[in-house]
Amino acid sequence: MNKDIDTIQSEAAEAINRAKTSEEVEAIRVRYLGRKEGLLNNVLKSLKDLPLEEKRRIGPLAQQARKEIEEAIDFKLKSLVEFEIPEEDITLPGKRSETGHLHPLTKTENEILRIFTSLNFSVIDGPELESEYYNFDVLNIPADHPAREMWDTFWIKQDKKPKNSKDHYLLRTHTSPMQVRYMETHEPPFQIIVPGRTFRYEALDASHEANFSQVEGLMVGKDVSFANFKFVIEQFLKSFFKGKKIEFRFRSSYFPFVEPGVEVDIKFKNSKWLEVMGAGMVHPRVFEFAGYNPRDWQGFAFGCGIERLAMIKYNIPDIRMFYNGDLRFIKQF
Ligand code: FA5
Repeated sequence: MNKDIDTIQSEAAEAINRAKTSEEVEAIRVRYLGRKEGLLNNVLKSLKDLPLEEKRRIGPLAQQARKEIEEAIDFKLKSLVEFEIPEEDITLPGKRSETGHLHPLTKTENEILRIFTSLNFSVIDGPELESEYYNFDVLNIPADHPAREMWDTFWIKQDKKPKNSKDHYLLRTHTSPMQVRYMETHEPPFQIIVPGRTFRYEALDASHEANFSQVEGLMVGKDVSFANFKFVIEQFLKSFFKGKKIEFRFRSSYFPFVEPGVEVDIKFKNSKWLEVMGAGMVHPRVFEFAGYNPRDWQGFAFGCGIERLAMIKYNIPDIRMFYNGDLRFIKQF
């Protein structure tokens, strides 16, 4: 009887080992452990004819064998589930994996940079975490100047009280701080553009974001004039809007760091004017802060909203669509 159990167990182990599919394993379960005709059950049934002592000895052995066969079957089934490869119909069309693409604002920024580099402007990068000194003071906006109200500012919480305005930090409210930063370390003549993110603590609406982007432009030389500014901007707008007919205007305006100052508006949906940039001739005080003699140099500067240009180019009615992460919008570009 011992021998029978051993034989059954080793036969079962071998069969389980050879099995290749879960159906085969199930058939082995029926053959060895099945209630009616299972080989091991037959042994157990035959115990009833044996003397008590034999029953006590053989019974646990048979139970042990049953347990081990069950375990081997379960183990085999698990490994088969992992490795069974479903049959694929290789004639079906493949699934196209989605590829990403550039965000409409990145596309717009790239296009702006392409046009200005073709006009011989160099692209310069600047810090988003800026000091009060570069964001305001050197732009002729001292601490008590009412024009500071034009830029609602995110100030940085600092553990130690700042020693001076160079040590007092904020998130830049515009890209203009790069004007003096660049001039401090470079000699004119030059022409640069500075793209980047800007931040304002302000009420949001269809044309105002708290986090938006600008492109700053600065051209300085011996006799750079307002006419040069008009020419460059007109070239830029023509190229940016390609064949699309647009109406734009220069409107006189005020910024403490330019004189004279203008704003440029473009006609948008419903024939409303949308302001896209502030600009003007660099103020002599700004040249002085940069260490230039204002009698020797003159130049123009402008700061242009990238979202606003994209809104007009692609007919986007609300600036908040760029940032709300709705893929139905993003996928259209
Ligand atoms: C400035 O930021 C000046 N630094 C521009 C400048 C540069 C003037 C150089 C003179 C010389 P303003 O706050 O108007 O100006 O912003 C310039 C442009 O940024 C606006 O015309 C608009 O296109 C965009 N802009 C301003 N605020 C927002 C906002 N909250 N959301 C989206 N775009 C904005």
